[in-house]
Formats: sequence, C-alpha cells, structure tokens
Amino acid sequence: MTDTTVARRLYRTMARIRHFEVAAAKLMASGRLPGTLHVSIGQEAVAAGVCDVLRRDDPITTTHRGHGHCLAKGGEPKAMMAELLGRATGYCGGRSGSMHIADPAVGILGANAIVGAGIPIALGGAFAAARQGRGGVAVAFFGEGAVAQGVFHESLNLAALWKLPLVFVCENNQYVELTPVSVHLAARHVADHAAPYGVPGVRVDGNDATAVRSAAEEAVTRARDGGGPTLLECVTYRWHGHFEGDPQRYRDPAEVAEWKAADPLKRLAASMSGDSAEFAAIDEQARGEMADAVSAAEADPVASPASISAHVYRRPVGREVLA
Ligand SMILES: Cc1ncc(C[n+]2csc(CCOP(=O)(O)OP(=O)(O)O)c2C)c(N)n1
Ligand SMILES: [Mg+2]
Repeated sequence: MTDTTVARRLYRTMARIRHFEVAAAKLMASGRLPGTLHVSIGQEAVAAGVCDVLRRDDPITTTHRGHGHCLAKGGEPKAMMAELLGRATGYCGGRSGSMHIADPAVGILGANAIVGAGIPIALGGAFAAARQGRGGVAVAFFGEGAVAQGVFHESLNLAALWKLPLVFVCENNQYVELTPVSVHLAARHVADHAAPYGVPGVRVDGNDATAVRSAAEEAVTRARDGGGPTLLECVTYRWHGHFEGDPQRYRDPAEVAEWKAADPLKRLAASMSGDSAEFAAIDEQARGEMADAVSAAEADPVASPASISAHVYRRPVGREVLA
C-alpha cells in the first residue's frame, strides 16, 4: 500500500514534467522554440522516483533528455523554459537551449549533450561528497546508449574501487537514436554490468514510480551509509521520437501504443483510485504552472548576439601565451 502523501508528491512531480515537455514540444512544432529538443514523455517515473529520495544539495548529472531530472531536482521551470526559448533570462542566458541546463544551488551539475559525459562528472560529485563527509550522494542519470561507452565502465570501476556514494541510474528506454537495445548491447540486461565490479545491479519497472522510488531509496541509503555505488536499471519507453520531428520509421506504432497504455501517471493514479479528484487537481495545477512559465519566458528579451562568447574559454595563441 503506497503512502498517500508520497503518491501525491510523485504524481505532482510527474505531472509537472509531463506538462513542461508537452508545452515545449508544442512550442517547437509551432516554430516558436529554436534548436533541438529531446523530450522524456513516458519516462517521468524515473526522475520522480529517484529525485524524491535525494536531498536538495545531492548532486546529479543528466543527459540531452534531462528536463525531467532537472525539474524533479528543483530546477526552476520558468528559467528552464526561458533557456529553451533562447531568452536572456534562461539558465544559460539563452545561449545553450535544452541540453545544458545546470543549477548548482539545487545540485544540478548539468545536463550534457555528449552521451556518457555526465557519468564521470557525477563521479566527481560523489568523490567530493565523500570527502566532505556530510552523507551526500550523487546520481548519474544516463540512457542505455551510454552503457557501451568506455567512460561508463571506467566510472563504475572507480566508484566500486573507492566505494563512492554514487547511484548509476540507467533510463533504459529501449532505443539509442534509431537503434533498438537488442542490437546495441551484448549483455541481456544493463543491470548485468554491475556484477563484474562487485556492485549491486537492480532492474526495476521504470514506469512504476513507487517501485523506482523504493529501489532508489535502498541504493541511496546504502550509499549514504558508506556502502558504495549501485547500478539501477529502470526499464521504460519514450513516447516521442528521439528528437521532436523524428519521423520514427524504425519502430512500429503498435509498440508505442502498447507502452502508452503503461503511462506512469495513469498507473500511479489507478493504484490510488480513491484519490482521483485529488490527482486531477494536481494535474490541472501543473498544467497551469507550465503555461505560466511559457507566457513569462516568452515575454522576456531574446538573448543578445553580443553575448554569444560570454563564458567561453579561449585558449591564448601565439604571442598571447607569452604575454
Ligand atoms: C559521444 C556521443 N556519441 C554520439 C552522440 C549522438 N547521440 C546523441 S543522443 C544519442 C543516443 C543516446 O541514446 P541513449 O543513451 O539510450 O539515450 P536516449 O536518447 O534514449 O535518452 C546519440 C548516439 C553524442 N551526442 N555523443
Ligand atoms: Mg535510450
């Protein structure tokens, strides 16, 4: 039996992510949002379940599909939406768009467009947390595409060797761009990669927010208590294409329909059937919050082209090196 307060909190986080991304996808379809956009619609239970057991200052890293993790960790929807819309008030001054949201004040060390690149940054966060000795735990969110990257294995090895407080959360949404996981990974399951490093490997239904939360709670508690890392594989599915506008010729619409029937929001609401009015109200509130974020962000000034090189490191060349 799921605790009502926890269920409502998880639902609220998922609804906020859903409405943020539905709004962003609509803005892109109507030509109002520039750049590239990868949404996590259908995968909300992972961000909600994991971040629910984290402290405000616990560090996380995420990927090109990271809006959900940022929102669940305490990212500001208005500053995120402004960033997506290229506004000067966005998290990165409107210079970066969707894939580089960061907010150290709430532990978001950064989204990252390079597959796998957030994992060693989270490893650094875990190393720092261990040194600080305040029980901090870091989380690396990544897709199953990163599991074939060397840096995943290097980070898992070091985290295991040094018993770092790091939870590796793989959001296995079945596809790496156009490639299904079945022809991408040699191992049967992502979680199987934990055993060679002597680390617990757990596979959970990633569309069940309370199951994700329980598995994350166990892993985070172990990490806080000095028990080292865990590899948590959350099995889920992205409803939209790899990017907004992806023609999706590589998958059967029937498969998408099957996963839509396992909507993490509807599943949680159904498991708490006595509470349907409450969930509907939470949903409406989240929809309004994100509509307000869009209106406020759209009213803000577009980033000035003159700011394009702000914060860009330029290596001195030639005589400048000696100067
Ligand atoms: C090192 C690197 N290689 C390739 C790419 C191009 N790329 C962007 S997203 C992506 C797929 C990632 O798949 P996965 O890790 O499963 O995440 P998902 O998109 O499913 O959330 C690829 C190959 C990249 N950004 N970085
Ligand atoms: Mg994937």
